Amino acid sequence: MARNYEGADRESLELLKKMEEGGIESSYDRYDAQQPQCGFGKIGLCCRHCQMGPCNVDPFGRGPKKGVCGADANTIAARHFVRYVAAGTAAHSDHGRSVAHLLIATARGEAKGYKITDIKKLHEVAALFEVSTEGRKVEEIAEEVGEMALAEFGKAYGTQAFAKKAPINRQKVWEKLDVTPRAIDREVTESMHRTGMGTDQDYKNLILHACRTSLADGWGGAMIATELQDILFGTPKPKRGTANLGVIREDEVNILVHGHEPQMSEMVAVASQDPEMLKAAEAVGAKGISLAGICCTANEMLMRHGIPLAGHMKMQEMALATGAIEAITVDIQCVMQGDEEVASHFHTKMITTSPKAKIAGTQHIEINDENAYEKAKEIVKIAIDNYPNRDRSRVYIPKGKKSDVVVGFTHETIKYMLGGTYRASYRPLNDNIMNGRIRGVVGVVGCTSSILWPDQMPYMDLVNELIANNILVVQTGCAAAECAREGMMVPEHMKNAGEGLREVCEAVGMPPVLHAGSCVDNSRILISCSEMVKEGGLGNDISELPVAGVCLDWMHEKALAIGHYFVTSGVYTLFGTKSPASGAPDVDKFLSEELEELVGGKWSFEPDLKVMAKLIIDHIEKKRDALGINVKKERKLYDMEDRRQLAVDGSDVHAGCEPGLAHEHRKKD
Ligand code: NFS
Ligand code: SF4
Repeated sequence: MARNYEGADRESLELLKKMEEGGIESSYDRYDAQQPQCGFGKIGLCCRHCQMGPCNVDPFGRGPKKGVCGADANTIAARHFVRYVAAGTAAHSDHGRSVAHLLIATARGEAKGYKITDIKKLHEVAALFEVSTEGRKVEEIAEEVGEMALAEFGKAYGTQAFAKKAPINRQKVWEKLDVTPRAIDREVTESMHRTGMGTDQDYKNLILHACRTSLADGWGGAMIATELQDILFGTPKPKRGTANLGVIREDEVNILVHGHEPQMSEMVAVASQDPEMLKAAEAVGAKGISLAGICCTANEMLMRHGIPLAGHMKMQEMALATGAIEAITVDIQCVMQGDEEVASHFHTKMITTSPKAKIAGTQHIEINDENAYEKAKEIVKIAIDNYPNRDRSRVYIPKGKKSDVVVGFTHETIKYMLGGTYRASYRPLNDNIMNGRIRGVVGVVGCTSSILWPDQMPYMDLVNELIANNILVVQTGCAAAECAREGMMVPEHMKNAGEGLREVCEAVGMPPVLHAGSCVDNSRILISCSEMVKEGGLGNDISELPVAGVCLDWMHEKALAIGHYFVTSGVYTLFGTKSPASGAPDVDKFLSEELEELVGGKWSFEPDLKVMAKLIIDHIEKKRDALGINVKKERKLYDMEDRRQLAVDGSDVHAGCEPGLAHEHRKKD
C-alpha cells in the first residue's frame, strides 16, 4: 500500500517507515491485511452466541432478516452492545479488585514496598463505606476499607456505595429506571446471561441493562480503582513531565512499562532507582536507568511521578522499533501480541507479569502483592544485563518533538487550583461557566487505534476547536497521551484558547487542556460533574450541566463501557466512529434519541469532526440556555450572600476573576 510518510506526527511515521524497511510487521500492516473486514460484524449484525449460528442478518433486506432462533437485527445488535459494555466493565473492575486486594495486603503488612500514602483520601473513602476511623490506626482503617471495596464486587444485597456520590436527582433517575448498579460481578454475569441464546430479546430492556452494567463500572469498579490507587500511591498533583518517543534515552538502560495497573510499574520505578541497580547499570556502561510508559500505565506514572510518557496504544510497536529498549514489562490490557514479534527483531526482552495475561514466546515473571519488590528488581536486572546487547547501528530514536506536559488535574486539584488553598471549592469554576468565560466543559477521552494513521490527528483538531470556543477540555487515557505528545497540555497552549478561557487559564496558570489521568480515572470526571452540581447554580443534575463526553478513535470494549456510563450519568456522549449498532436502526435511534428522555444523556456517532464540534457547541449552548445563564439580566438574581461568596472567591483566586469583570468578556450573550 502506498503510504504518505509526510505528516504531523513525524516521530511515529519515521519509525513506521523504519519498520517497513526492516521487514517488521506493524498493526497497520495487519489492519490492511484484514481488509475487507466483515461488514455484518462492523454494524452489529453477526451473532455467534450459539452453535445454530453464526447468523448474519442482512440490513438491506436481500438476505435473511432473522437468525435461526428468530432473533432479529435489534436483538442481535443490542446483545452485542451489552456484551461490549460488560467486557469493558469487567476489565476496569477486575483492575479495581486487584487494587482492593493490594490495599488489604499493604494494611496487613504483607505487601513489601507498598505503603498507604494518602491518609486524607483513606478517611474520605472510609466515611463513604461507613468505616469508623475514631481512635483507629491507619492500617486498621485501610484494611476495613479494602474489605468493604472488595465486597462491592459480590455483595448479595444493595447497590454500589460510590453511586451515593452522584447528585440526589441523578440517583433518583437511576432508582426510577431500576438501573442503580448492584454487585459489580452480578451485573457483568447478568449481561452474559441475558445476551445468550433465548433470554432477553427486547432491545430496550437489553440496553437498559447495559446502563446498569456500565454504572457498575464508572460508579463501581473504575471508581474503586482510582480512589484506592490514590490511597496507596498518592492523589496526583500538578506536575511537569515529558511525552513522546523522544523520551527514550540513547545512553541509559531503557525499560518500557506498559499496561494498566500501577502495582507493577510503581515497583519497577522504585527498583530502577535502587542504588544496587544504578551501580549495576554503571558497570555495564549505562548512564542510568530510564523508565518510560505506554498506554494507561504511562498516564498513571506521569500523573503521580512525572515519569515520561513514550506513547499511547498505537505507539507501542514504534517504541520497541527504536531498537533502544532493553526490556518491556507489561501487565494487563491493550498489550498487542505483535509487540513480541517486534521485540524479537531486536535485543529487547519482553516480560509479562500478571497471571491473567501471559503471551506465548515471552518471559513470565509473576508479580504479586507479596513479592513485587524482589520481582521488580529481577526485571530491572534483566534489562541492565541486556544493555550490552543493544546494537547501536540499529538504534533510531526520533530527534523531533519531546513535549513538555503539565499533568495531575484530579477533581481535587481543580478544586484547589481554582478555589485557592484556603477555600477549595468548585465555586469559581461554576462562576466562570455562569458568567460565560468558560462556555462548558468537555471530557475528551479514550483510545487511539491503528485504523487511523499517525498523521490523522483528530484529537488535536477537535480539542483545539473546543478550546478556541472557550470550552475547557479535560482528558484521560490515550486521547490525553495524544494531546500531551503534541505539547497541548502546557499553560502556553492557552494562546489557542478563546478569550474567556484564556483569561481563566492565565489567572490560574493552568493549561486549557487538563490531564486527569488514565481510563479508570474517568471516574474523576464523574465526581467533578457531581461537585459542579452540588456547588450550585448549574442545575440540579449532571444532565443539566453544559458538558459533553467524547471519544474519537474508539478501539477497546472499555471505551464503550465508559461512553455508556457517561450517557447513563446524564452526559451527551459522542464517538468518532460508526455506531456499533448501526445495522439496527431502532437500536441506534434508542441510543441516540430516546434514551435521553430516560437518562438525560444520549449517544452520537459522528465521524466528521467538524460536524461533531458543532454538535458539541450547540449542545453546550442549549444547556446554557436552559439554565438561563445565557441571559444577561440573570446576573441580577444574585443576592447579597451570593455576592459575598463571589467576592471571597475572587480575592482567593485572582483579580481577573472578580465578579464585576465577569460579563464584559462574554462573547455570546
Ligand atoms: Ni483506555 Fe488504557 Fe488506551 Fe483505550 Fe487502551 S490504554 S484503559 S482502552 S487504548 S484509552
Ligand atoms: Fe443465530 Fe440465534 Fe444462535 Fe445467535 S443465538 S447464533 S441468532 S441462532
